[in-house]
Formats: sequence, structure tokens, C-alpha cells
Amino acid sequence: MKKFLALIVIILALLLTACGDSGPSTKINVSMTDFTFSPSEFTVPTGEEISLHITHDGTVEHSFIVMKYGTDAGEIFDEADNVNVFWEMDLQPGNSKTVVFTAPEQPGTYQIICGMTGHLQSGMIGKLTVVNQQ
Ligand SMILES: [Cu+2]
Repeated sequence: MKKFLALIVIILALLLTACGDSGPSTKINVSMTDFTFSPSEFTVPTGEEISLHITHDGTVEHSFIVMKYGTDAGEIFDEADNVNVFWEMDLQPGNSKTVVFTAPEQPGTYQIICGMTGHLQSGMIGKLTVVNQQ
């Protein structure tokens, strides 16, 4: 009986380990308010799947946009900046969401902004630092 229990424990341990390997290993949390990202700076490994958990504690719709390498939205984010969007998501006030995106292969710094009119100027800006894995 003891051996049987030990076997069960070993199997459970293996199952838990297996589960631990699934899904993105890099998780980042961000809270949006009117008008900031908190925190506003993130570091992720190149090419990895990133699990991003966003909570929205503000009162107006916001977006989380990662601009392509070497680009930024300038003073305002407008139509002309859409071609430079690497990845984006929108979130309604009071909601939270967990989404997965793949980090860029190119190491470097990427601008993060909210694309809603006027929000970049109001301070919704951040930085994604992508680093080569050790
Ligand atoms: Cu916003």
C-alpha cells in the first residue's frame, strides 16, 4: 500500500511538472489607468511567448501598442503610425484580460503607447526591452 501511495505521489509530481512546462514562461502584469501604464517598463527575452495580463482601472477605453523596432509614434499616434504597429490590444474600462504575444526576434528597445486619441500626449507611454536569452 505504501508503495502504491508513493507511486501516486510520483505520478502527480510528474503531471505537475509537465503542466509547469506548458504555456509562456514569461509573464508580465500591467495596470492601466487614465492615463498611465503601471509599470511602464518591461524586459522580455527575444522570440519567446509572453503572457501579458492587463487590468484596466480607468474610465475610458485604452490600448496597449508595441511599436515596431526602430519606430515610434512621434508626438501623436495617428493613421500614419498604423503600419509601424508590431502588436496591439484594446481593453474596455473595468476589464482585465490575459493575452499571449510573441516577443520580437530583434533585441532592443520598443516603444509602448496607448493609441487612443490624446492618450500618448497624456502620458500613456512605456518601454519594452527585448534581450537575447542567456
Ligand atoms: Cu489610453
